[in-house]
Amino acid sequence: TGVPGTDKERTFIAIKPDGVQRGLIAAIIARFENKGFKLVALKMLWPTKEKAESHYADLATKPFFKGLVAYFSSGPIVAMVWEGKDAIKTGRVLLGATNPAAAVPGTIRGDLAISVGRNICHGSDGPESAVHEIANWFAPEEVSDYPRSLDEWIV
Ligand code: FUP
Repeated sequence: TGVPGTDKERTFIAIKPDGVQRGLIAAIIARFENKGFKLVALKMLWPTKEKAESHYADLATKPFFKGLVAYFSSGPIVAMVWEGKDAIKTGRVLLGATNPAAAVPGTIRGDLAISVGRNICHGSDGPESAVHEIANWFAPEEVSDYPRSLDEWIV
């Protein structure tokens, strides 16, 4: 369970502070739920600067890092783990391009956001970052491995 490349691949998805403030929690969750992915962890939390920095550790040298960390820790987020076949890659398809200006309509950012600095959501970009990010935000016991009777109708 949770192993990348299997039907139970897991990805970390977050609704950023602007998504929460704008009242988009239900809309974003619905996209993942309707697609067929399984929600295996969910919580609202207000990220500390330190946790935001460890989440974005691979971007520490970027000029926008400081602003990005300030934005991510500016209010509560909704942190989630979604599970399913190709959850990492397909999850990013649902989110749309990082820059909402390039995100096509039909995607979350393409439909609901304008600026790269306020792009309302986050999704792991690969198997290593998924593992790192899930561990950064969730204790193992906060992630539920449960059967869903409709799994055979989706995969
Ligand atoms: P993503 O994997 O889609 O989150 O994209 P990146 O890791 O490249 O960027 C992480 C976050 O940095 C983005 F969600 C938005 C922010 N960012 C900027 O604010 N400015 C930029 O020029 C690029 C990214």
